[in-house]
Amino acid sequence: MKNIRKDFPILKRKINGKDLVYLDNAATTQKPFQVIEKITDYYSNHNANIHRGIHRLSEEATEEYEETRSKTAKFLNANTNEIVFTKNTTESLNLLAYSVFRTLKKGDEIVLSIMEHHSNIVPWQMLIEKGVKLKFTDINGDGSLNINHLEKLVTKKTKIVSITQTSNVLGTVNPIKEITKIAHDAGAIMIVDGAQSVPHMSVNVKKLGCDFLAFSGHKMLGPMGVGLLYGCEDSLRNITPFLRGGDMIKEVHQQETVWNDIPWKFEAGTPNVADVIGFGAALDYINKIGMNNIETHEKMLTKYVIQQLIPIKGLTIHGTSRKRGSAVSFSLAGVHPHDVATILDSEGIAIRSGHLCAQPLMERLGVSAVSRASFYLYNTKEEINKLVNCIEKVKNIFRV
Ligand code: 7TS
Repeated sequence: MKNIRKDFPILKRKINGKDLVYLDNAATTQKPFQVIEKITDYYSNHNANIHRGIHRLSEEATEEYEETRSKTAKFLNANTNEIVFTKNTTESLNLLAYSVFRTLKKGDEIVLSIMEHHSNIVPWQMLIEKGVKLKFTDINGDGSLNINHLEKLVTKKTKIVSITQTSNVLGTVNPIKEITKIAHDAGAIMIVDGAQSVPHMSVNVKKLGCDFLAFSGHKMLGPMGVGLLYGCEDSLRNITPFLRGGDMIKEVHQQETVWNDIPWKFEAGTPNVADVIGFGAALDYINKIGMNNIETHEKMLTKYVIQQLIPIKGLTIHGTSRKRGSAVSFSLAGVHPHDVATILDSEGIAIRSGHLCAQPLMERLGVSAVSRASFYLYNTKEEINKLVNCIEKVKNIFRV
């Protein structure tokens, strides 16, 4: 992981006269110059609409756009036609919720978990108007998923199980392979929210066996505006498109349309070509470093930060599951999380505070908000030392 930081121009920034310590990677990650330059190069030298022109620029743009699809497929061990480009994880999950809206009926059930991000709850609530029931799997005391509870909730009525692989609050990594088996044994579709897992660990969709996996490019060094949806071929063929218009069709007549093949039947209109190509550069960067090295580095940082935080009096870590990622949420007794974040910001340290788009989980934990530090490949132990020193400063200011 040596020499990585020089690739990220923003890490040279000063905030309030202090070196930036960026610990909000679960919200979005910073971008290496390789990604930034790729986007500039696209607009400077190749910009054209894709899939339409016979001209050279259009061919170049199409080729690079489709190459990113192949790279993404390889990254996940999927087939190229199993990768759909969307705007973000939220849109990928909405695509699925809108697509099954027609087929689900009164009495059907969807099983989620209490640790889901709002984007894996709110789209499914749309189905309630059709008489579909949403059921939420509980967690254990350490923030791991209560698998016994999940097994009880999943029945023949369950049509969809949609669960996050890694919690953005608790850090918990869920046993997706096991959950997929439970879902499939009941005849349900298995959807995985991979927003917090794919950037941080090797994810092999064929090994997991899931039907769908959604994630966001901006959380893994790519630009904002690129979401991904993996769907296994049969599952993608079986669902109807969510957005309709140009490019997603084979034939259009006055009263009917024949959809394009997968995956293009889900990509209506002009897509975000430049940023998809930028995401391709992010994948190249990650592949060059090696996902195993990223995982090892994050494990080291996570172990270190937890060791440093545990002795702090009045500090509670939310999520102590053995299998966890690098997002670490905590409460400091007697101090509002927004005050923690504000004081840290005055020292140049960026963390997130609030409900972290997981209000049902906040209710379950009995808190209204938390503070969260989350890490990526460019973070260092020295940055963790600064975080811990500054938390001590917060305690002194509030005399807690
Ligand atoms: N699912 C999970 C588990 C997430 O953590 C997030 C974003 C999303 C879905 C939505 O991703 P988007 O790219 O569509 O916005 N999580 C966070 C977060 O924890 N702080 O800011 C965004």
